[in-house]
Amino acid sequence: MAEINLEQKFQEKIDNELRIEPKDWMPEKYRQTLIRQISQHAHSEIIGMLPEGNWITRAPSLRRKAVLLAKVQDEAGHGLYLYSAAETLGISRDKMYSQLHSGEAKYSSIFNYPTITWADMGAIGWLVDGAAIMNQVPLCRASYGPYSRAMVRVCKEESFHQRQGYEIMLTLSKGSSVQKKMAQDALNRWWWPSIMMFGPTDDASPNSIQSMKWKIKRFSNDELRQKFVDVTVEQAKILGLTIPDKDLKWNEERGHYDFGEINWDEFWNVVKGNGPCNKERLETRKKAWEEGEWVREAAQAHAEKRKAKKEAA
Ligand code: BYC
Repeated sequence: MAEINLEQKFQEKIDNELRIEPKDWMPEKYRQTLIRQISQHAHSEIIGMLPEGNWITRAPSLRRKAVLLAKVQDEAGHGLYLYSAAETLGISRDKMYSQLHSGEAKYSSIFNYPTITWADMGAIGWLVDGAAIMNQVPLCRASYGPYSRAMVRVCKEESFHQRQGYEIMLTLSKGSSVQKKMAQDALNRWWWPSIMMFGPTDDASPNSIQSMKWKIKRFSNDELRQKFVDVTVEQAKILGLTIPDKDLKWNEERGHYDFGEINWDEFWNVVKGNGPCNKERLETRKKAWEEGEWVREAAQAHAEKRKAKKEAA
């Protein structure tokens, strides 16, 4: 069948809300866009374990430690679902790892900021996971089957993560004046990076139009950012904390909050590898990869031995 016909049929399928599966014909650019987005998402989950992992040994109680540990383990699981989904598009896991380790592949800007106090665990859960949910719930309806199915599981766990963070913020903000100050300080430092997570504004987002046509993305970066701001401002009121934006104001006509100018120079600087923790994050990840070599080798040897045993039986 001529390529043009195949492409038409492919788009019709998408327009009719049918899922594309690994063995279906797909345009090469669709495949590449998915590999890019899914692998970056997987890398974000794995790198995203580092800022929180930093606090597991210092969690203020056994309960907090158990919950944080579970959350960080969930993130490893999310990375694995997503790497598996990307593999169905014909890229190997080793290739994805090498793209991450060489700095060729991106991961979310948000994980290049430091976690200075325990309140940062609250702010990350509340804001970062809150932003992740806003962005990821629509991905449960992404046109590529393995991705959309992986996202259903990811989102169920993300909602627990968001509540975990909000509960920490609630406890701190209703606590002593020092605790309240810590919560406000964490909000001050995480607010702007969190709203940057949604990516560049629509007019500066080169991939959005095509990704929306292919129903990989269902909402634009700015639409999701606005939804996040509208929901989160109300949550901050319950906490009694102040969003660090003097231009934040309810706009009756639009039915949304207006908010201040985002520092896009800061965003691009972080994306390009020059944020406060980019180098540290990548080095930690590479070290873990190198030190884990014997584990991978042992697992491989074990699998081969079992296979040989089965074949001999
Ligand atoms: N950081 O054309 P655009 C999580 C890049 S949550 C770094 O709008 P697209 C977690 C973008 O890749 C975080 N780079 O791109 C939460 C593109 O560059 P390339 C991960 C960014 O793909 C809690 C360029 O800027 N979530 O994992 O249409 C705990 C132009 O952008 C960022 C996901 O990955 C950024 N923030 O839209 C643990 C969700 N934003 O690739 C873990 C899935 C943009 O052309 N991904 N860039 O060189 C998406 O929904 C979309 O990929 C994005 C960007 C909305 C992020």
